[in-house]
Amino acid sequence: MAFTLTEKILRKHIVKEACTLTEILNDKPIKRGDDIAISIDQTLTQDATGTMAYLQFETIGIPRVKTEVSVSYIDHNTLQTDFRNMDDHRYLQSIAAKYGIWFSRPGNGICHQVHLERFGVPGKTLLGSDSHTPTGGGIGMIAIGAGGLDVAVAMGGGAFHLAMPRVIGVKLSGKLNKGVSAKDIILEVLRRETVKGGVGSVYEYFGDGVKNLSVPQRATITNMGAELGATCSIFPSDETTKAFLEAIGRGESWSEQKADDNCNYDKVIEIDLNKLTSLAACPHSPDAVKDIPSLAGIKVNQVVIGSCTNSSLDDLTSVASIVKGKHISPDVEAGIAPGSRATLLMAEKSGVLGELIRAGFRILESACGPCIGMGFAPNSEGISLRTFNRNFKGRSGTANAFVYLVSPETAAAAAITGVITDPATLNYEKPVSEGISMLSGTSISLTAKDIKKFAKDDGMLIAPLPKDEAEKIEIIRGPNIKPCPASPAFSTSLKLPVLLKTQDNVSTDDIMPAGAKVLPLRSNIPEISKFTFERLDANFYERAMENAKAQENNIPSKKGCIIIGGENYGQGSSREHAALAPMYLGVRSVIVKSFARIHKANLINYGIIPITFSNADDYDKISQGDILEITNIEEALDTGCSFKILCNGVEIEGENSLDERSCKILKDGGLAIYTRNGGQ
Ligand code: MIC
Ligand code: SF4
Repeated sequence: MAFTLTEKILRKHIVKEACTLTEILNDKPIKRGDDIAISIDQTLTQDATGTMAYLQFETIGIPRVKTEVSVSYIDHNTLQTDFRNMDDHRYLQSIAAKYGIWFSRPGNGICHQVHLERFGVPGKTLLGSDSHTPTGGGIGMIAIGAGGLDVAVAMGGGAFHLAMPRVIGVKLSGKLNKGVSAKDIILEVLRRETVKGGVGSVYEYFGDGVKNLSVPQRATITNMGAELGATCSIFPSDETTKAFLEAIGRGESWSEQKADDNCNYDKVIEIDLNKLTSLAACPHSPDAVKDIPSLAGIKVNQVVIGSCTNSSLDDLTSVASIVKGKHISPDVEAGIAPGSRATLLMAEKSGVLGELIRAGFRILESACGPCIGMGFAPNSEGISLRTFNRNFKGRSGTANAFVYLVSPETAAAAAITGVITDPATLNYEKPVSEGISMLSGTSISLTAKDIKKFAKDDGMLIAPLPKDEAEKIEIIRGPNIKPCPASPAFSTSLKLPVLLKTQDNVSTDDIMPAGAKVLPLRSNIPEISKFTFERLDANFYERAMENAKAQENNIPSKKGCIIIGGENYGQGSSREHAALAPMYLGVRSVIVKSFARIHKANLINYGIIPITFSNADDYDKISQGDILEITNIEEALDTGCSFKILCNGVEIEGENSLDERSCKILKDGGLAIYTRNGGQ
């Protein structure tokens, strides 16, 4: 039987006890959509989702993580305007010391980039409490983003459950032209597939064009595959991967990982790299993709290079080669955030950093920063070109800004010309890319020996403590750390008002915004819940409170309400706060046309019933303020039958797309209780 690389890695990790599919035992392909359970080799958390994940991990009561490698990164909440963020950092550091977890200190870089450079191993599984965890697919890992509670369970040795994905083959041929980069490849995939096209799928890259892409370029593509709604994306691990790992001093981690010849993809997309041109995702969606020539001449106010998508040495080098000897336009503010401290050190050593400083870039910290609205917000109605992965309205911190997602080359071209410009039209020397290593194209020659030296600089990483020392560690809990509220008890039926009706493609940024004001509250659900749905409806919190009062009950989660949504509800970030805060405000069910994968899992994990309309037209029959009755919840969860929903005397059918385990989790009142009860 010939298998795709995705199937090969998944099959090696199937946990047979938790998954009794006969297809696995009989060496047959697993049916797409079937529930599978896989073992997790590595986990990663970041600080904005990590506090909740570790508060949950503590309640599971396991003395030490059971994974091969678990890493806790500090990269999101690094704008420390008061005690709160550093309180969280200290909590996370003490948790790492106590439970056998690596700790990446603030300043060491963005979790995905550091993980790729320092810990990623081809053929392994990685689960991360961040939606861009699939970056690891750039070196041939099955790397999946999930909610913090799922990651906590995996750290405790539990399996990760997912629907067996469809495997979409992306066949690359040829070589990128000058001015065109890996970012344009993923933008092209987004243009064709859209932000909801990848739900339930893995994108597996293959073909002759693969060898012409360096590992950081591959990682840009797998990173932004998250915007397709995909489970993850993956490249083979080949000679290029080997050279990358050797260059950073981890050659021993390499193994070849490839699909079997003649394997079958569920669908194949072909991209001829020779024909690709520069692209941009226009405001306000990563799939609103247009050709750069069609946008050329638009005046630009701001340019930012960085984020986990485009902040490697390759990216910084491409920018330096365009701005070398020139200066940023007086009308443009430009910033650059190297993805990791190692990248920053190499940029310094190679001379790339000097070129950027001389050109007028503001050098930002190696962290998420502007990508998550932590500083560097654009001017009002400003046009900002960013090499990031998301441009949802308001995410930059400026509600009426216009954010375009572009490649580092396109960003650099705009930085010096002041307008959107096709980099291919500029006179610059394209960095020489042999497609083998992160050194490619450095303007000042850098030897592999230097790179090994830098990559081995683990000064900002703290290794796990031996068991006997770890046991003595006291957890530091500052006043910003509040316990995670409990999920509501299971109800056999619900009769509740619709407190909000939303449109298509609501993101978790819409449900629970991030940014400098809200992010410090990630460890405090009662406080952060005040911002729930703020971007869609400034009065939602007040209405939820009034609703609770009107129901003669001032404990919000005792009674509750229902949310109605359109297609792809909950796209974007993995933040479980987008489930936790609504839960805290009494949301008991969300009924939509379709869900994004991670958010649906988060709703289940916190005991909120996710239902999809059997007939999407029924969406129009419900208005905000209607009282809905879901009459047969217990029967639906026990038998798998559809949900019966009554609205204004009309019966509406709700599709029951929940697997057996999810039904059990909902009946137990959430994943934490289910796990404590011994559920797998
Ligand atoms: C994001 O890019 O939206 C984030 C911030 O990294 C999130 C995680 C979070 O909300 O903390 C993600 O992508 O999962
Ligand atoms: Fe950080 Fe932005 Fe990447 Fe999220 S997408 S991990 S906020 S850099």
